[in-house]
Amino acid sequence: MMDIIYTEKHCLRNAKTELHGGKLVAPFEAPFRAQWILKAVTEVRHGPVIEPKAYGMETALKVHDAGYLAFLETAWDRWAATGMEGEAIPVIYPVRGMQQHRVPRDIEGTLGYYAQGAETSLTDGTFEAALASMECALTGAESVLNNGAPVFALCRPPGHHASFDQFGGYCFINNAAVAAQRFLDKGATKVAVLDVDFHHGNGTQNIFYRRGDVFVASLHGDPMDAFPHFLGFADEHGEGEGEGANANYPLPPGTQYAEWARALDSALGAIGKFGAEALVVSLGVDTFEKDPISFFKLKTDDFKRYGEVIGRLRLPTLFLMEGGYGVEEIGINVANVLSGFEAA
Ligand code: 5XA
Ligand code: ZN
Repeated sequence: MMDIIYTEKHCLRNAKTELHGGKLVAPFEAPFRAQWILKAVTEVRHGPVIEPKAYGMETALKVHDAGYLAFLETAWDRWAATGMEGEAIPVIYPVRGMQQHRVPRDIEGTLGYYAQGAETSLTDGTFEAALASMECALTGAESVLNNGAPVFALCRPPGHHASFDQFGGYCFINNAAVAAQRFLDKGATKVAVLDVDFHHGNGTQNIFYRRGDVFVASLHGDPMDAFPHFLGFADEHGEGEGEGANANYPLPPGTQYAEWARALDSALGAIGKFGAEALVVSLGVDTFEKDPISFFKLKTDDFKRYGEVIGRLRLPTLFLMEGGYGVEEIGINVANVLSGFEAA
């Protein structure tokens, strides 16, 4: 049995458009994902489903820029007020060599300033859903802190691409960063984030790169070949106080479980050496062989195997949902990670 933190408020994020393959398509990151995952974890796990508590922005403000959070809260109304008919898609960015760190007044400029890319449309309800997703993470962190037992926070929208001051990759508030910060604020001195999503957790890395209190390890598709392309290389180890507290494991197209699991062992060894007192797992199941936008080849049973490997760390652990798309197996794959963890 593992508590599951979930709220229907995630449905407030129901974008109609994603710029993909040169077309506006129905977004991969959609409400049905959370519903499929909830169905599977409740069927397999019989865990109680708990509504998140309400939280303010106090913890989020320690890992995100205040101007960015205010932007997220007001962006849709500002966009809608212009009379533009579609969803808010950023089209102009502060790019290499041609940027000044000034936030434009105009909403099109503001949108680009706070965006990483064009795939993630901002919509009515996005901020409210992102807030509820963060509250799932915080409620989960509090439960782990109080009881020591592992918890699964079924966060949606996901968070690991959200950086200090930019949204992207379907992420707005970095749930893993907020949860890690909460562990620290409540007495932990060292926390680890293990990101097993197919995509590099560039936002989480960005937030903690110069901090020595949070170790960030990420296993992911090599950014030379996979989104988010510009961060996530093996030579990124952290800077300043964060030197040595960041570890990336970029892996090639077609990676199967054996190779992936070797990287996991190495990441867990590094987390152990770091001396983490609590673990936040950014759990994406887009490493699955049938995922529509990824290129690893993990099979359904592999998720149980690696859940068990993570469980052997014996750390107070919070699982947070990140990616995983398109096929119903996302549900059983998540359930398998949690079952494996508990079997350890
Ligand atoms: O973990 N991140 C994702 O699954 C988002 C990937 C967006 C690719 N266009
Ligand atoms: Zn992903």
